[in-house]
Amino acid sequence: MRIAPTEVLLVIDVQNDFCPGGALAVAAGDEVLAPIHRIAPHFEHIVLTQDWHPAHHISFAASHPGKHPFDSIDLAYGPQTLWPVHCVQGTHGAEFPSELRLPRAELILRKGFRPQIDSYSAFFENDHTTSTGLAGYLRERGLTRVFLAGLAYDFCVGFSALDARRLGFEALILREACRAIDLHGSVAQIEAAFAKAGVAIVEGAELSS
Ligand code: VGL
Ligand code: ZN
Repeated sequence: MRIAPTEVLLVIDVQNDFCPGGALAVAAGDEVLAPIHRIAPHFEHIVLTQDWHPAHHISFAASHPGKHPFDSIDLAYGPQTLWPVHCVQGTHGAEFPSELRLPRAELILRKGFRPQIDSYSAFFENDHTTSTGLAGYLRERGLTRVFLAGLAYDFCVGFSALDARRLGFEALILREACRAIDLHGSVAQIEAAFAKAGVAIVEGAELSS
């Protein structure tokens, strides 16, 4: 696969808290590192996202007395899964793993910093209205084709890919460079949405050829 200057590798939320031992560990989350490092040299442009919550974020079960991680609640903007406290601003869990080596990354986009709104997508917060500014950044730079990798496949990677399509970007998921949470059928749900939205899934073998 040939990578053009209009293409960008978007590495979603590869952070200590989503890796084994972290507060919201994704099974084998650290296994995305090797494929990401193998793929990255093919890209001229790399952007990282960082889940970046204040201490008492609305997405934390601990912010809702009587609620537990992985419960769902209804907020003003719709249903919200409650998570263990994770990726708190300035903590070790919010940092990128020390093994992650992407020194050429051109932008680190932080999201989820508004106390009252979660943000799975790199483009819009969970109200599907509040913009992170990423679409404007990509457009101003002429980046039209977004390849996605990282954590978690069925949440932040998936919602970012769907929003990319909604905004008119091409969106391709590097499946081998993602790992899923898989909560209540979330993988099947997001894949059905990918098919409808025209999100492409690229398997490892295709990328290395
Ligand atoms: C994520 C749940 C909560 C993710 C972030 O990066 O997929 N999932 N915050
Ligand atoms: Zn989060």
